[in-house]
Amino acid sequence: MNSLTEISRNGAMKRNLLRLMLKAGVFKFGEFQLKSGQISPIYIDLRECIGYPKLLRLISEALSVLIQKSGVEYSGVLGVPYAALPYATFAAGEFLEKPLLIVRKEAKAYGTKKLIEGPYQPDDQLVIIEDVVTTGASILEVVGTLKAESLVSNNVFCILDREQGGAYKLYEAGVNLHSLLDMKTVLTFLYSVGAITEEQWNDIFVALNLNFMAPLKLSIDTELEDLNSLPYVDCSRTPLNERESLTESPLNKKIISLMKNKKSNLCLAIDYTTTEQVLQMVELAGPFVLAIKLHADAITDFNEEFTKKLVTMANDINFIIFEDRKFGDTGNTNLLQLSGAQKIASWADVVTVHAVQGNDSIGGVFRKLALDPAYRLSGVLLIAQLSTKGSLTALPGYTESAVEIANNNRDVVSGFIAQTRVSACSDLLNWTPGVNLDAKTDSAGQQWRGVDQAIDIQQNDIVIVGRGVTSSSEPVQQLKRYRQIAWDALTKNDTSIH
Ligand code: 5IU
Repeated sequence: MNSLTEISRNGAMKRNLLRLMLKAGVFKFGEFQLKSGQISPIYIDLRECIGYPKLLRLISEALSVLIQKSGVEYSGVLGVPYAALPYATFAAGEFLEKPLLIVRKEAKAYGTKKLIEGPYQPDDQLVIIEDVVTTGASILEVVGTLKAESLVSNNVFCILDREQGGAYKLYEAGVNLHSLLDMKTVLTFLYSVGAITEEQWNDIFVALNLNFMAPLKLSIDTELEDLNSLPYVDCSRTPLNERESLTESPLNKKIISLMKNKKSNLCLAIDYTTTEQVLQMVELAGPFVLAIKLHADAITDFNEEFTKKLVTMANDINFIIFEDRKFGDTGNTNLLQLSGAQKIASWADVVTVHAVQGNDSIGGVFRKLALDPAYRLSGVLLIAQLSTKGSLTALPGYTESAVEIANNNRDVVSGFIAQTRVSACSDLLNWTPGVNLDAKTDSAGQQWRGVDQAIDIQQNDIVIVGRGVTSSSEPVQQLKRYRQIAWDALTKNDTSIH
């Protein structure tokens, strides 16, 4: 498979990495003199990555996935000093659970005088982790040192192959190079997001002496198609009890306590258009769900009596009232809308808010109302990723910026609406729509996946299910089924629950 086919196949993970790298300042643009004497318009400085914990973790995980997928047999992971050591350490200890070995640049002048640190026996097979491979010369040096100790290492896994002949040199020496990224992947990404122009593309190919190819733009649609296969930002879910005590948001304390009491991480999306239909479904669903999600402006006979009944039921049966209004205006307009005709802030516990309006608007008005006991509203969920095809939330940096806003406003932001876990902070909750156990799509662009994908793989916490329940002829049976499957998936390794 060539690297570009791979971009579109396995692309979401790589693009996620590349986006974070772009944000971390890995790609520097200007005039840089290369070893060859040529001037390059780009300098790729992977060392910037270790300053960003999420990026460091993601790269280590991606390397681990690459190692696992390769099918190579090995008994230990060898990191090449210094730049690759953080990744090798993380990959070996956290994801692969294999011993870590380090090869010294010079033997110690005292003590053991060993060149290789870590446990090994003659004939052991090792995988080598390196950050960047340029000509392959330094890897061959390492392989030679290992050979002298009778260690076998025919496979090198690197973050970036600079495509300067390294892969071929290694191949000649019987060593396979597996790279997470190569120059064509990096440049295609940079060109697609507008970080480099066509002229820069051409200059870079000439300066680096790369095999020329025409600039290729990836479409955002391709990216969204791959959103569901985005891997894990954070693999280990913190036990619920710990999350409950960690969170600064009073709403999250209530949500987590409710989750534990009701053994439910299920939110029912009731998209009915009359108050009577909605209340009937709420009565059926109340005992099984953590939250009821509404679109109040889709209810044709919406009135105050309806919200009074809803609040009484929420207090009696214990569930969260979630109004999915997706506020996205100036702070002042948000305030007017929250307390306007529908008096949303007085009956909803939580509302959705678009991150697009920025930090101050979200931290200002929403905090003011959420912390005021005169209103029922006590938190917001930021839209970090929309599930619709072509959504602009997939643009570089959007989701990361939403996460930043949440980090700055932890007392009022309860978490996110997203497809995959977007923050490693365990006090923030990830709610995810687009879950259905029996269907994959509707006729209007919705993309559904199962609970195992949403909770196990994409590491969400709360599943939002709509028509999987509301269009069923046996909604109670479906509620029980979804609740059980989602709760089992969330808590299967949670020692604070079992
Ligand atoms: N919803 C989505 N996708 C999104 C967001 C919200 O489906 O990205 I943000 C809403 C729409 C509907 C519910 O109210 O979640 C899902 O219901 P269904 O399971 O019936 O598609």
